[in-house]
Amino acid sequence: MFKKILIANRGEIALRVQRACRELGIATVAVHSTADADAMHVRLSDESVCIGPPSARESYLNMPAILSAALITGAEAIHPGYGFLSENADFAEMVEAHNLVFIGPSASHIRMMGDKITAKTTMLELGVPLVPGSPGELDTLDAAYAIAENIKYPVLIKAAAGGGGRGMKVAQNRSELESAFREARIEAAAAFGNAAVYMEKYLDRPRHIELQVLADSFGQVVHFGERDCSLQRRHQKILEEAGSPAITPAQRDALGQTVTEALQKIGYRNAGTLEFLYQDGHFSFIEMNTRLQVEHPVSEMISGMDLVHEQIRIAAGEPLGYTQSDIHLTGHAIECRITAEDSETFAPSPGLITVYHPPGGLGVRVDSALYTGYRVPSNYDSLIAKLITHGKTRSEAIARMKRALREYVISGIKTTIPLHQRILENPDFIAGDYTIHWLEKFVARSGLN
Ligand code: MV4
Repeated sequence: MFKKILIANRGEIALRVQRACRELGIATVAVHSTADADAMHVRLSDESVCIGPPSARESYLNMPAILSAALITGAEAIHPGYGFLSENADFAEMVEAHNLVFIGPSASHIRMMGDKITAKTTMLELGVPLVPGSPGELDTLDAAYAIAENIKYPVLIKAAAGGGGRGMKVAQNRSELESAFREARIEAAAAFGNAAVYMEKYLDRPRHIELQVLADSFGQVVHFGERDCSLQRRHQKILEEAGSPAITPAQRDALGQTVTEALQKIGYRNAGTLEFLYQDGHFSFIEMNTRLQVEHPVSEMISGMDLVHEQIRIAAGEPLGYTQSDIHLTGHAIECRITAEDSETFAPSPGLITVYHPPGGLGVRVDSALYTGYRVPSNYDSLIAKLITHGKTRSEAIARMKRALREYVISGIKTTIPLHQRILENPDFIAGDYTIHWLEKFVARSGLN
């Protein structure tokens, strides 16, 4: 096992990884920008290194600075958290080139899944269900017309290097296809330096369901069931749950078996998440994320497993030591992402936290790096806390979330706690009856948007 790990991230996830290291008896190195000198992840780590100015490009994305920090402190491995360098194959390669361990998949698997066309082609060959679409890159408008006639309109043009919703264009009919194709290519080239696009049939009211997996270096692959991440606004997830209110245990087992067999065949290693759209009883793979995700705690709550602990053990070359039949998913978990934003307008609200009092009690988990007197900087993502509740049933998890949100005191800035309180009172939410479009309509109905 490693003796010292550098955590190349900030905020709640840096603390989350640090907690796992502490429990494993591993020393931690924090890195931080000048804006984060007083951050909780710096205060609680064994050592810390300032890696640059506030701008993420010059600090948390600064590969030479992070590698130097690891070499100077004698860290043996780097955990990238989520965002920043977590899905950067070049960084993973550089880490390994310096005889350090990247706590994540191989650079080649990161690269494979980073190209959405390669990811889909790979999954197709492995028998994972996909949305009907182009077999690979769409290189001409004529090819686009031919495929669209075959799969029927509406269709969606997506960027191969995209993901997370960037660079997508819908064509409702033949007359819209030319501009969708042309604009998608121009946007893809500008945003990603790669004009390659592909086509899918457009699903008009899907749920966004993702499957959490772990794989060791010896071909053992397990899954932890699904998360329903349909409640999102502008591609930012707001509230997630495990399991999905729409999925039966038989569907979960079947999808889990397909996916774990597929990842075993390609020799995937460490944590991963396969994203699916679910509509009319059918799952369609769209993308794979090769990192730990923000919402991983809901899977931990229903499985009782520490996924970061497992990521570190896998990276250290240990076998999982258990199989799918040892994983028991019990009860239901919900995560509310609390951001430093106005709960109606979503205007950013950074600033000084004057009072901080987190909730507690049975089945309540708070992943946050806030403290009284902390100043939320304006330079980074607005996520300040994840409130997670677990219950024997979904209704128990909801009741627990409502009472935990009432207990939570975050004064001095605006937060999205009131938004979560409104969602949790809504009959559609309570019934589990929602798609990826539900939250935006809910916000439009009830707020200033
Ligand atoms: C789709 C889709 C409908 N049909 N693909 C957006 C982000 C990227 N991960 C995939 N996305 C979508 N792909 C087909 N064939 C609708 C979306 C989509 C979406 C997906 C997941 C979560 C939120 C979303 C919001 C808008 C659109």
